[in-house]
Amino acid sequence: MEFLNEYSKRIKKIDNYIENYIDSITDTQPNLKEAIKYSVLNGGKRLRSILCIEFAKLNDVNEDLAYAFACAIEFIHAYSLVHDDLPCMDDDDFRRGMPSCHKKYGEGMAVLVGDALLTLAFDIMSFYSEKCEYPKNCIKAINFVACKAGMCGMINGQVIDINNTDNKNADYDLLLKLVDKKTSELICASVVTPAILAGVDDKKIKKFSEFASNLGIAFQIRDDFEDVEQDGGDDGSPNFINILGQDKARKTIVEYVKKCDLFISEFDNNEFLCEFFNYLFADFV
Ligand code: GRG
Repeated sequence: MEFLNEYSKRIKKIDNYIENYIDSITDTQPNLKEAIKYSVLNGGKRLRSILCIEFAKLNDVNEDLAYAFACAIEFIHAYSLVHDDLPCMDDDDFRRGMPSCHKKYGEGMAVLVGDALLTLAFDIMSFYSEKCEYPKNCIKAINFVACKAGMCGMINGQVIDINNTDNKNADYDLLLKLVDKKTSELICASVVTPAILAGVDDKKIKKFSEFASNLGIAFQIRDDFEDVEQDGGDDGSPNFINILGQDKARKTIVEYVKKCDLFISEFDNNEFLCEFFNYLFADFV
């Protein structure tokens, strides 16, 4: 398999679904639509949507339904980045190598773009669920996404982050809790919602969740290294490098990627996912 070719095909297909859904909404201001597209479609690794699609394949979920949930999670991810870049949060002028949403369209518009993207996520999931054979599974999956994105999930993680900016006594346990919420919860939504849609039992859901949590940690350490490379990385928040140091952080990434590989190896047709992880963590393992 030519991995990069396959990867770009998958990104294109997800982006087509995203663009078609946004374009299907016509009764809206053109500049809002432009800013929404700018924030979702300009780059990004599509980690969460790809996980959702690949786990939907492993669980035999209907393709349109799988793409609806994958797009929804990508919308939630994009909204979180737009809001996180605002001056009242991380105050970042650039995102994905381009001016961040508020730099290009203004702060008011960036708040509204985030609001619209979060709403759009629930719009697309409920729209496709109406056509689904198993509506109870769909309602359960939508509720799962809401929990993972909301006040006990990703938002909770962002608040733990804000509460601990410049906390010199932050320790490893606090860091794990922060990452578990801020990063792993949305990854968990990507991995577990296909299993919920397929109606798998709670024991399996627990295993999928553990995998997501391990992947979240590995992915966050990777992101911490990227931040160090890009801008020195010390914004006052606890991270793996300022708590563990670079050497231990590298060892930790290897440890968690191994756990992820072991989980994936249990499935047939896992080739793309194995190569995707090799690609993401190539600098570390
Ligand atoms: C709701 C404001 C708000 C924030 C939620 C997502 C988030 C918390 C903050 C953004 C900053 C951050 C470092 C989050 C951790 C998750 C993470 C590594 C995000 C970057 O994800 P990638 O690398 O981004 O998948 P691309 O651009 O590839 O889609």
